[in-house]
This record gives sequence, C-alpha cells and structure tokens, in this order.
Amino acid sequence: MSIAPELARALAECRHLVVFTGAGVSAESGIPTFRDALSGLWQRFDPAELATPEAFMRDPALVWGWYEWRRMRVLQSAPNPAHLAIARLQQRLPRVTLVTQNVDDLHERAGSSGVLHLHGSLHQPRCVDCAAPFHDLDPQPAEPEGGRRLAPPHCRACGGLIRPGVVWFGESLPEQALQRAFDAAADCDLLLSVGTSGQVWPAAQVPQIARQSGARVLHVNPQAQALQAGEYALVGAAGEVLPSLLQRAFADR
Ligand code: BV8
Ligand code: ZN
Repeated sequence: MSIAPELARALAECRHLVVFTGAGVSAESGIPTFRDALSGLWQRFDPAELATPEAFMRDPALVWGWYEWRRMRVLQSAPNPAHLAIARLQQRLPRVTLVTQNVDDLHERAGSSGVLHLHGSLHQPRCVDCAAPFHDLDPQPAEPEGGRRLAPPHCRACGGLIRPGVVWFGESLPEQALQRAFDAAADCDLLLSVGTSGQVWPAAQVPQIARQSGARVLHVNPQAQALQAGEYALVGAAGEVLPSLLQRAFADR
C-alpha cells in the first residue's frame, strides 16, 4: 500500500485527530459487518425486524437471542491490527478523540481509552422499566438452541425485562457522547474514518462536520467511494492500511 507522503505527514503533525469507526474496523476480528454482501449480519436479518424497540417488545426472545449470539461472537474474537494501530495513535499524538458506531468493546480491549460509543454497547444491558444496569450476563453465552431464540433475563430490582444496551433505530443517541463527538469533529484538523458505509444518522454527520470545519477527512475502506473536496481515501482493509500508515507517518520520529 503506497501512502501519499502528505497524508502521512498530516497524521504525524496532527494537533487534534478524530478517529471515527464503523463495523468495518472489526471485520478482520471475524465480526460480520452489517452491509457486507457476503457476511453482513444485515444480510441475515431484516433490520426493521430486529434492531428496533418494537421488535423487542413483540418478540423479546428473538431479539435477545440475536444480541446474545453477537455478544458471544465478540467474546470469542480479539482486537485486530486496526484496533491496535488506533490505540497506538492515542499514545503517539497530542490529542485523539475516538468515536465509534460499534457496540463491541474491541477498541477498549486493544488499549484505547475514552471511547465515545454513539450506538451503545453489547456489554451494558439494562432494565426496560427502571433502566437499572444488569450485571449477571452469562460470561460464556451458548449459541442459542434452535436458531435465534433466547428469553431475556429479568431485572433484579423490579422484575422488568432486560434489554441490550444498544441504540435501536428510532431511538435517540446518548446526548453527551454525540455532542462530544460533534465538538471534536468541529475542532479537529484531521478525521480518520475507518470501516463505515456512512449510512446511519446522525452518526454520519461526524465526518461531515469535520470537513465543513476545514479538517481533512481520510477514509479507510476496501470499497472506493466518491470523495468531496478535502476528502482522501486509502482503499484497503483497515488491518493492513493502518499499520502501513503509522509506519510511514512515524518512521523517522
Ligand atoms: C434516530 C446499534 C430519531 C444496534 C445501530 C433518513 C435520513 C436520515 C435518517 C434516517 C432516515 N431514515 C431513518 C433514519 C433514522 C435512522 C437511520 O439513520 N436509518 C438509516 C438506515 C437510513 N437512524 C436512527 O434511527 C437513529 N436514531 O434517528 O432517532 C430520533 C430523534 C430524536 C428523538 C428520538 C429519536 C439511531 C441509529 C442507530 C441504529 N443502531 N447499531 C445494533 O448494533 O444492532 S446502527 C448499525 O449500523 C451499527 O451500529 C453500525 O455500526 C451502523 C453503521 O453501519 P457501519 O458501521 O457503517 O457498518 P456497515 O456494515 O454499514 O459498513 C461497513 C463498512 O466497512 C463498509 O463500508 C465496508 O466496505 C467496510 N469494510 C468491510 N471490511 C472492512 C471495511 N473497512 C475497513 N476494513 C475492512 N476490513
Ligand atoms: Zn428494573
């Protein structure tokens, strides 16, 4: 992968970097993305069917089974070189704000800190009724018997149903995380967008705000995409591209 020198220099000399990640950054950890034609989870389920509060209230066992299956996949996976390169950026640069759409904890397990989760986390289930956090998740969730059904547990405090700690379609994003992501995008001089199709709102506004505020936006994605002024792309898998980019940027530092 040949990295344009000016992009490597822009990274090395960056005052405030925003890293904005989507499901693609976890792809090389073996976690299917939502929209990849072959393996995407979206391919297997109709999003309108499962990732909504209505679906959960209509069929809690179907939705809870899907999330437990995904949590099992995450527990069985490990951070890949893309997550590790991003954690290294946090150590090398003066200021890095890491914003993710992902609900896995692979950035944290790679050593990143202060991760802004715009869509919540698989590891923070809570009560539908009293919102109490639920701490008794099975550390080794089994593959739900017979497909995807698994009855959710009940809240220890009020007996309500436990739901996944993610933001479903139609639900608003955590206000503080979203505002901090927008503020960082407006302040940064470079935004690294890794592994996202940019189809989900309002998260998709983060790179837009950066570009409109005069920052350069560098996309890392195996799919080429149309670029606007101030946007650049390194077309390839994040687990290969990011280590090369860091190597080039910090080789003589
Ligand atoms: C809200 C948690 C309202 C759950 C998720 C029309 C216009 C604007 C908005 C809307 C609209 N119609 C509907 C909406 C609203 C809706 C929305 O955006 N819909 C989309 C589909 C159009 N948004 C919402 O509902 C949001 N809430 O708007 O609330 C409101 C307002 C006020 C008050 C109350 C309510 C909530 C959205 C959050 C949904 N939850 N996740 C779960 O995980 O199950 S979104 C889900 O998609 C995941 O979080 C995922 O991260 C996210 C985005 O997908 P990507 O991460 O980009 O993943 P994707 O598969 O799409 O792409 C992967 C990319 O990686 C690809 O480009 C691929 O090429 C690349 N890749 C593959 N391999 C690699 C790679 N890249 C690098 N390396 C590799 N190896
Ligand atoms: Zn409760």
